[in-house]
Amino acid sequence: MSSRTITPKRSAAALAATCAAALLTVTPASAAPADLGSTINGNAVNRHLIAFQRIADQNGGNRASGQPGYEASVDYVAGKLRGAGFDVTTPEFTYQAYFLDSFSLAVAGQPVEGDVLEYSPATPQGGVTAPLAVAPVDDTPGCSASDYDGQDITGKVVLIKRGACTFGEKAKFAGERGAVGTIIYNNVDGALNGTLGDPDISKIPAAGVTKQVGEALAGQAGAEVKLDVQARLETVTTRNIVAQTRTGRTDNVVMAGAHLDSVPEGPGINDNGTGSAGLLEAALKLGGSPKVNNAVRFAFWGAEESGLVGSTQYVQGLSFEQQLDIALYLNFDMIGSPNAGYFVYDGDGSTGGPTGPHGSGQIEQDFVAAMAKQGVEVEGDEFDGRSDYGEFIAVGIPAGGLNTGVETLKTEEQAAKWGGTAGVAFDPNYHAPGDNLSNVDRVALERNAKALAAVVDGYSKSTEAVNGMQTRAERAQLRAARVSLMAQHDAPVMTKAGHHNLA
Ligand code: DTR
Ligand code: ZN
Ligand code: ZN
Repeated sequence: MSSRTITPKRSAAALAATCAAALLTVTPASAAPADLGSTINGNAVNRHLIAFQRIADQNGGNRASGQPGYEASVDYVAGKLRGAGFDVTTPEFTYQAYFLDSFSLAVAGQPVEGDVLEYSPATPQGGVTAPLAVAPVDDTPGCSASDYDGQDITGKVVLIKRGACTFGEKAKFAGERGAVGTIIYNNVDGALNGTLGDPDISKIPAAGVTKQVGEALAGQAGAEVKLDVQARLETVTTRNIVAQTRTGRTDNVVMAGAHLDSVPEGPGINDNGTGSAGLLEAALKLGGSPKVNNAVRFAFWGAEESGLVGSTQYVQGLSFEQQLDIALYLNFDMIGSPNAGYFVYDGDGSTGGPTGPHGSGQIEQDFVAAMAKQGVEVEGDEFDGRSDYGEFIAVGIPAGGLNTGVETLKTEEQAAKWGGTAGVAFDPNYHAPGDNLSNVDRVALERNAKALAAVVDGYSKSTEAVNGMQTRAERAQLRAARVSLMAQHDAPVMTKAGHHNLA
């Protein structure tokens, strides 16, 4: 997205208002209420982060769904929302989670560095031991069972290069031809870190290794492989939090969400204590019974880190009419990255990614404006499907939101614009134990939390620019404008005799 820094300019009206306020000793009763964004204080947001860090510290170092740290986070957030007078529910849901107990890989008696692919079936205790076979390396390596025509991979562990189809498909086709395991190697630098995508796709265990390791193994066909995966699938029961104002129309609801769970590896303070804390503080400042035209529904999602489970089940559990009652959805996932960037979801597809549902471009503009008001130039971030807006846009609900960057490295240009360090990830502690209270950019957090609150506030008053839904006041204003336009221009004016005065 091409955007530029917009220096906040003070309008003549704003200056006049300031001068008038300086002369007055009391605020006139007709003064507009302060916008929600300006009521957000960074220290209040940070206090929620401190709570999340303490909760993690007291519960095994994480706040992952299904773990006690998540339940304690739910109690904290839901308790605050109830205290502020919201209508709060904590709907439960279940899903199948993959737990790895141990993993090891060795070739020709030498340990090999690698990782299990998520949802890999377990091996028998003690692992599988079998000779290494190498799948042909072409444009679609291991992407069909016929790749193994003329090669007997029965009872072997097959080495396959990444690319052209999913890891799940590669493992499935090798299994169909009788392989007892597979090792998939990267086609770019770095760890493979993959998933089979589905617990049922592959019958054989699957490991991932780097490109370098894979290329070395490709010369070792016939060597003895020992692959040991001890893992299990377990049904996890967890919950979302859904809190709605008791005021405003319920057929044009403004919805805003953040995932409350962390990964099991750490306390999840940036990911996503920050989004949760910003959203919670905005809700508390708004209150459960504000003067709004549209109801506001805040969601704190569970099991985002297990595949966007809480938000997906929530949306899928609504009827078409209930989905229609949601005017738009705003998402906040990682809004205090320690080497922060400033990203707004690209609703109009101008960065080359997918276009969001109709109205998403307007949401993008509203966030751009809310950040520009604070002197911050943003970049568009394409809807890559990696956070909880995914199911909302899948059913056509316009969406938007903010984030401060994930594992991508900050460029020189971005460092020049935003500060921070070029060549370093926006969040170097992403999904790691170091994602703690010491590794948050609190300036970025406060700015994002203010923009979050300002945009929620604006839509609670009107979503007309997004979806055309008018409030009573807007309809009255439009009618009045039409009447005065008719009077001013050459509209047919009735004569006393009941005939209009036009030829
Ligand atoms: N869903 C995040 C990581 C993530 C990946 N892409 C984006 C884009 C915008 C926000 C977040 C993300 C996680 O929870 O791990
Ligand atoms: Zn995450
Ligand atoms: Zn996240």
